[in-house]
Amino acid sequence: MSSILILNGPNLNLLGTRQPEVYGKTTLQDIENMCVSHGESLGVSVSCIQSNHEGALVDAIHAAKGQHDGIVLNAGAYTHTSIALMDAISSVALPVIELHLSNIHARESFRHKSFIAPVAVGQICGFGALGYRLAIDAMLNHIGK
Ligand code: CA2
Repeated sequence: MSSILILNGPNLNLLGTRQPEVYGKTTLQDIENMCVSHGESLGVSVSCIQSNHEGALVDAIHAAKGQHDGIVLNAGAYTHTSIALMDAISSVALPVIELHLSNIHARESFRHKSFIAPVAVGQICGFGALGYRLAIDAMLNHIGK
């Protein structure tokens, strides 16, 4: 059975509690439950991790090697700053789909830069919580399972 890791970065544990006009009313727990049940319906195992710490996200990417077939990564604000996450993705050679709830290209200019995009298979942004489901479908299509 294929296995996908859903990896969420800083402040995404606050989803559904603040700034619903930007990030929606869905909680991270709702999103994770939806990802697991979408995976079950497709016969794929889905695991979820969230951390507010850059090093813990690097560790999770390293640990995914040999455990998962691909990673759906919402790196939050680290998207725009983290060479460490970019290097971690390059080092594990696992397919990564970059995911954002909001359309980062329609927001402040500092959100237009992504250190994840050059090492990702592709990017999904602007579709809110639905994006996670789209990313699982895209990952399964990408890995051919
Ligand atoms: O749109 C996305 O998914 C982002 O990755 C979210 C990040 C932001 O820094 C990126 O530019 C785009 C911020 C996540 C903060 O999440 C919150 C959720 C609820 C309340 C406050 C923050």
